[in-house]
Amino acid sequence: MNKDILKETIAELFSDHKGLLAMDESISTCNKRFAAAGIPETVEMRRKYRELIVTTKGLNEGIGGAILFDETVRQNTKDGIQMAEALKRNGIIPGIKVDKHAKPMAGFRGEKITEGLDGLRERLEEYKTLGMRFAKWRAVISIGENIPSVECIEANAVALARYAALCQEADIVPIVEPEVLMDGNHSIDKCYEVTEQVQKILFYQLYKYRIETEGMILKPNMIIQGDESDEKNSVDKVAEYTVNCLLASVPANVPAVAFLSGGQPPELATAHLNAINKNYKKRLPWTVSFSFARAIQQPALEAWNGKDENVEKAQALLYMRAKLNAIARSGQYNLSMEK
Ligand code: 5MM
Repeated sequence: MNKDILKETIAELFSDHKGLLAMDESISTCNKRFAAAGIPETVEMRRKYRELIVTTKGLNEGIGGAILFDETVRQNTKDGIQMAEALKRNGIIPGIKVDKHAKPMAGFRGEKITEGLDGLRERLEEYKTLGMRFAKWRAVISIGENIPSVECIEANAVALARYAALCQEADIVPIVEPEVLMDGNHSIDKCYEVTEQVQKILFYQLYKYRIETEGMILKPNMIIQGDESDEKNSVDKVAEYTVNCLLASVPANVPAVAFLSGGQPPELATAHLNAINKNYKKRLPWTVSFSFARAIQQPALEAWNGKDENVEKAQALLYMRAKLNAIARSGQYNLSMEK
């Protein structure tokens, strides 16, 4: 492991207030989003959609790195340029999702364990030759009756740690994503309690498995009530709970925290990121940025609707969300900018 390479990659990814774009939907997730928008669920439509994203002019003003899915890495733009190469030409570092999805955890009803460690060392070597400089692995933790179990949290934390070790061995920056899902009617307090527990167990396992915390990126959820909860929490309260939870559980030498959006409406995810950076500027030991999927892509996907004539409009919306999130990184965002 060359710690300097890892640190340089992280510094580049988040330079000039940039963040990450998660465009690594697996085939099933991408198809689900297409189906909801009435877009045909085909390989060619996925290719066209990804081409729309990677060729958006000026996207690098807000995005430093984009996380790709294996299918996309092997696809070209209509001009025959590999998607990762097109990203690079657009000033964006390509990265790759390497987990093989969260599967039901045997013996633990309602809980999932993320798979994908077998053969990972060899896959990382190949991805490196394809130009990938960072990777992502996502664990999902659900809140419900009597869950999450400590066993589910620990098993996922060990898998994240072993994935991160293999990435660092290959000088690829690991994004470590322990997502506590928003699904359910739980309170913001419950989300705080579970997320703190998950992150504390995660960092203990990262320590045990000898991960260099200075050479990784944490991709956590914000602290927010469940999507079926009646609770209303202000933007400032979400920011306060999120910052306190991170301060309680994340080592100060982790260089960057890049949030997932988790299904929050795009404007709200941006407002939360802004409040975190604006209200707590002096207390944050890490760069606090974004690694959104839906909160950046959703308006563009809907505007595109699978039609070539809508590409320009969709790209304008993608550019705008990326830019607004970069502004939120410096705490300068306000709602009037949405117009
Ligand atoms: C792009 O979505 C990713 C999910 O991929 P799967 O198809 O394997 O489920 C996901 O990991 C994503 O990167 C994060 O959850 C962030 O996305 P959101 O939409 O929460 O910002």
